[in-house]
Amino acid sequence: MTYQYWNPEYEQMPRRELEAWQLARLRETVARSLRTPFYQKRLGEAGIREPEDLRSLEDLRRVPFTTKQDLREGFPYGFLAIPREEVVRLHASSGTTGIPTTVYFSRGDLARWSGFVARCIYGTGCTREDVFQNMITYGLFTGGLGFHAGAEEVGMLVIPSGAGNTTRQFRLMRDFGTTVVHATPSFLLHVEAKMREEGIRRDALRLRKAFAGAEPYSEDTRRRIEELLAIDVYNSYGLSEMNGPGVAFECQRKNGLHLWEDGYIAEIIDPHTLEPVADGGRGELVLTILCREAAPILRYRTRDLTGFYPDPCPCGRTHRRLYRITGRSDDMLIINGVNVFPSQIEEVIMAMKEVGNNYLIEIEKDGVLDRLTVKTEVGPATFRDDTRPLNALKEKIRHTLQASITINPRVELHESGSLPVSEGKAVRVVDKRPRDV
Ligand code: DLL
Repeated sequence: MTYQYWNPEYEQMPRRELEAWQLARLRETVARSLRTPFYQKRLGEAGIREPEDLRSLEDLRRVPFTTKQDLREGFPYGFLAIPREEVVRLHASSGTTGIPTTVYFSRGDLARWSGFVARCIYGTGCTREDVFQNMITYGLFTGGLGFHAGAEEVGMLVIPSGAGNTTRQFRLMRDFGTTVVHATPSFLLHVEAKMREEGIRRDALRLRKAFAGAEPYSEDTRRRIEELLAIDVYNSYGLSEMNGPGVAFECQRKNGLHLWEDGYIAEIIDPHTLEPVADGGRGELVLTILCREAAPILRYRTRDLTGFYPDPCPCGRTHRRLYRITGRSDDMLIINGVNVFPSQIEEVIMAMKEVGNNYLIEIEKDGVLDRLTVKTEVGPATFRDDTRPLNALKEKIRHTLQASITINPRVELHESGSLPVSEGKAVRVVDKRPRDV
């Protein structure tokens, strides 16, 4: 396999040089942070009054963590480190719950960000020959404009289709010969189901790749999308607090997400003790952004659970690879005292060929106990007059789930297309239990 590098000098930078680069950028970032009232106070309390107080990368551990709550308290301009007039763009987190968190970009920040996204896209083998359809939400969400700018930088022809409206998406794909798409994995599954429904033949399209991210999904889901659409699917990780997409991305090996360490310093901590996890261990990812001057954020607790592959990637990049995100330190469900990650449930059901693309996890009270219901879609082949295959499938799902999560769930099977679909991030968990106040 021959590999493409967008910034070979940086992507293959020897580790020692990379670490020296990080320390220099970290000091610049700390210098800028000290201009914000928030960090002036926080860093001051930790005895950091000037950038030289950080003598090595290890000294970063003296810096207190920053949380989503901190960012909210600083809303709207509390984290600005440059004059307001030099800020040219803002983005906000998708905000499915609570107040959104906002981040700011200078002109230089936007250029650096699109450079990282271009690096991700080019590293999957895309070139200016490609036609790129960006089937993700534009607007405050970083996925739309973030990928748009990166793809233009690579020189691809960009179709800013946005999310939703599958019929129009198919028309655009056919009219312009789209070769690469970007979407959430749940929207890709929805697109595939619609294609079948509308009788669109796969060979009428020139599609060969998809970038999928912005929500967790399993390796089985990736494989399923790849097989159904006969394309390569690349995992894409990012979060608005750290610019958005372009933080970590899979290369052509499709085996772990290279985290761009010339733009970010990553740590893995135990979310309970907040201590660093030993090399190779899993825990919560903490990120410091080195490539943004307008709104620096130090040691941000992402809440995303992952870890680093112990070995370097054969692709030649020196930047370490993250494991697929398995969940968040704060989305864990506790059902009758048992801890369950939604991704565990997805893993079980998506591995079953008979199960359709959409599913929903519901938790409610049944008397004093919690009751878990897993609703999945099944294809028309299983939905016939004879209910025996349906009952057998239901029992198989129930049994396999129980073996995996140790809870006995109720299983409901629904006809394909009958569970609600969302065009953006899928809402997979509905927790109907009354909250303690
Ligand atoms: O979702 C940025 C993005 C856009 C990433 C497009 C990739 C593609 P937020 O809305 O701030 O930003 O949500 C960030 O989404 O902390 C993770 O919990 C989750 N997430 C993002 N990508 C992945 C992924 C964008 N590949 C939050 N796998 C993050 C698992 C992901 N979770």
